[in-house]
Amino acid sequence: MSSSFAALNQWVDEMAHLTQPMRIHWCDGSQAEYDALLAQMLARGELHALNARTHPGCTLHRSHPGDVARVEHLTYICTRERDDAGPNNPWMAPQEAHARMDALFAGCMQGRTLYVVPYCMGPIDSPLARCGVEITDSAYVVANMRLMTRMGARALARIEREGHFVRGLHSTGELDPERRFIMHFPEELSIQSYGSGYGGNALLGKKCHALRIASWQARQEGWLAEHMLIVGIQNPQGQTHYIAAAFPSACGKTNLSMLVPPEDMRHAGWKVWTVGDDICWMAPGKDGRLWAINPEAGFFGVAPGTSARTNPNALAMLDHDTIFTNVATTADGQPWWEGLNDRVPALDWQGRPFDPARGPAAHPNSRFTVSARQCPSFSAHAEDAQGVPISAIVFGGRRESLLPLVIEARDWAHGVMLGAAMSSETTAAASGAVGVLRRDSMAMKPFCGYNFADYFAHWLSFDRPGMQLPKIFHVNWFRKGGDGRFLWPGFGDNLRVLAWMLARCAGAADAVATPIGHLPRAHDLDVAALNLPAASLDALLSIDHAGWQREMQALGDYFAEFGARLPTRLERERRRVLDALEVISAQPARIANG
Ligand code: GTP
Ligand code: SPV
Ligand code: MN
Repeated sequence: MSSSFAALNQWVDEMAHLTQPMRIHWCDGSQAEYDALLAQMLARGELHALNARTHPGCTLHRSHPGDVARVEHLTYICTRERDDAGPNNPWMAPQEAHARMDALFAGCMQGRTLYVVPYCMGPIDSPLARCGVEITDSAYVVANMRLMTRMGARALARIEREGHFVRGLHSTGELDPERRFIMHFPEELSIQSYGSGYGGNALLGKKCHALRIASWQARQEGWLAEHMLIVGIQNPQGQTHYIAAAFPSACGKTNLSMLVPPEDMRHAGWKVWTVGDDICWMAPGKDGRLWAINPEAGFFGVAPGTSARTNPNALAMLDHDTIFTNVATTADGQPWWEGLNDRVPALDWQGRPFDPARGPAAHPNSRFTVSARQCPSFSAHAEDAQGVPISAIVFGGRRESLLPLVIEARDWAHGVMLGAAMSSETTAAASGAVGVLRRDSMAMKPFCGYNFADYFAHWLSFDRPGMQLPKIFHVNWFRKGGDGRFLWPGFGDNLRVLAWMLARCAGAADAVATPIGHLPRAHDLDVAALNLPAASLDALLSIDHAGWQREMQALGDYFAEFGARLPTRLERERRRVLDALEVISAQPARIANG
């Protein structure tokens, strides 16, 4: 097979000439093709079968132990002008990047199969969807792309019809961290990734295309490509409102998107519908609202911590037809990770007999890949071509102190400032130290394909006549008490905060105006059933003015990194908050927001 589209054939020929594969396989995306790929990988030992009785159709991949997460320091934005990539991205000149990548790719597929993977990000008939083609020498990548995207013949037909596509070239190479790069050429709409087989580094439709390249295109075309989940909240009156929420990697997007209401709210009639768990593309509709699609077709989720208590919807979809990566296994070949208490691990993620002295059994960034259709809470509107209308946008980080449970922005510009100010403790989703506080504007630090200053300006530009913009909020589920334990129960109970947000959108709930934004008081939230200590609620909902002054001053230093390119409007919003805090600090007592 090849394509009727000459430009595509020519590019595939060129890449084959460069990489010298043994054979070329054009993926049609069929079940038969998927089954054959899995069978080959099982035969070659690249996949391991799991217990076919408890987990039919499930397999386990153990990656190279040095290739278990995204590598941000090796992920470059290659624009002609360094400033177009911004201080938020590693940058390399396109010419230099191409020279390096050509050298790495030269002959790298000798003896291997080159797979041509046409894919569509978004419902295949959606005007918001965009297509790409990934060339890869990894069967594991092909199998994951089939679960994560609309892959194969229908995507190819759309590409042939439209006449353009994002070009992605990937090889696992030697899996040598010294010979590993993930390069993005937004001006050429192309991606080149060498030396890793891990998710975000290798499934090029995901972070590389749907965030880094798409964010660049979105700015030019007037839409937004964001690191956000999309969830539908159905209230007891039967109305469903959609929320898009940006949290950094491993900070709760999958969990929030599949939330199961706590018992009292379930009985009252609340329901939750999953549209997406990681990426959101939003564009203004004719009505001025933002309409959103999930460009993905599956979930590549964090396994550890997924349990019947925290995320029963996820657990229910993982007992068949799932690819697990770097989880542990039980003696009878079931997948296992920390948080599962109904069985015990026998082999760790590297396939060694489990020894707690060597650390956790499952890698902290072990993952599952599964089709979204297997999710019990998958929304009936998740594949609507026009998307779903967004009522509220939520930003949130992992912050053990200072940040209250929830803040409502006064208006769009204030909300953009709150998003730009986001910071979060790092997690195992990227290589490097865990638990270090870092700035992560809109959870897009690793994913924005251009200068954050221009990105903030793009966000601000939506505030214009004719728009019906969603309200913006900031949340923190991860506040800790003096004993080091989380103050907020999180997971299903997060619905209590979402319900308050939607009531605010409807003008049906109260809040207090503070220098940092509007905050609920304890009695504005439906938290009676939680029986939280009053001191915990007070800590979650009050403001440390001196701490916030320091936070806003540090934000000034961050904004200064962007120089004159930073929109003045954003700095004005920061000053406004700082001035209001200074007025209050000049007054005698700390005001508790009780
Ligand atoms: P990426 O796939 O890396 O983008 O991650 P994500 O944002 O989808 O994060 P995910 O939902 O997989 O959660 C990551 C970790 O955070 C898991 O260990 C969860 O158990 C934990 N977590 C999620 N939600 C909450 C919450 O509300 N409270 C607490 N304390 N932990 C949470
Ligand atoms: C993330 O790290 O934010 C993920 C996993 O969603 S990956 O696809 O590897 O980027
Ligand atoms: Mn993510």
